[in-house]
Amino acid sequence: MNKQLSVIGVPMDLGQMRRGVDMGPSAIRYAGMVERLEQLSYTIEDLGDIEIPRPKHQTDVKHDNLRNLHEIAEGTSRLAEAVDQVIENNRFPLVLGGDHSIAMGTLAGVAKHYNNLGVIWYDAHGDLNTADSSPSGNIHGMPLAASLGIGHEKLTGIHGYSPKIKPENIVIIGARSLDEGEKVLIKEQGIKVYTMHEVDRMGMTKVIEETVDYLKDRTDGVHLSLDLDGLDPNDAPGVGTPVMGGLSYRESHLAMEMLHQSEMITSAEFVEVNPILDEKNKTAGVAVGLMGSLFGETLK
Ligand code: EXY
Ligand code: MN
Ligand code: MN
Ligand code: MN
Repeated sequence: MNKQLSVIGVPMDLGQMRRGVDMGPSAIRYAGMVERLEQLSYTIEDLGDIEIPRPKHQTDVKHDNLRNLHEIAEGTSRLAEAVDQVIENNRFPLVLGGDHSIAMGTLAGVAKHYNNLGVIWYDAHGDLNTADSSPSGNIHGMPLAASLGIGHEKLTGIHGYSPKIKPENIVIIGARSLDEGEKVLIKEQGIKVYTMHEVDRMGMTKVIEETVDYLKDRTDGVHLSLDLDGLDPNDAPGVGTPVMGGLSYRESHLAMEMLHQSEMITSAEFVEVNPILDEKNKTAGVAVGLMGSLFGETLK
């Protein structure tokens, strides 16, 4: 793994309606991220937080079922620039959310450096909605679709190109809440999904072995987009859209350890940590622990 990490915080809360997720980057830093990774002999540069525009008005925010469209497009474009620059400098981008809408910016900055970027989407949700299929108008439910080039052009066109990724290079792990339109898109596009059903039947070991096998020949880099709501709410309570029956703390550590061993991950983001909904910064602590495993912590 690239031992030079650049951390970028993204205090974004405009992709959903629960306040507090903009404090996710601070909560994660406060949970000891830098110290934890420095112990693994990484060199860490913290680039601070991306500036997120505040919505100009509270009443007219839902443009065609795309709440805060302009502000999110602007904030994620800034993020894309920053991430692009980090990779230009041959460093590993580690992005801290913020709600999951930020993945549009992260992927926009990363994907232009690869011909076939793989994406592991660790999440209770598919995040494959568009304005037409979304039940909420919340853009944090849309970043994977937008990155595939599906949806409003302000979102698909971030950083001046589209699409960022190909459907056959995506693996979703932990899904247990998919809207009808998302299920159709998964079938149409042939996206690989390990729902909780498959995780329960196969076990996490097999899921990650298959994921690594599937991605290793077809991709030239792999981005991990880890939504803390992929974990069970008992283990990660500080998230805005919790769904029961999720991936356990132990399964998640195993997954991160195996991904470390695969030497496949070239960028990562940890999103949806909401300290206001959390229990004594537990979820931020879990995020930092998972980073530890992803970056090579072992007991031996
Ligand atoms: N599918 C629902 C929607 O689009 O509104 C819920 C999306 C939640 C997205 C979270 C961040 O992963
Ligand atoms: Mn407006
Ligand atoms: Mn998500
Ligand atoms: Mn989610």
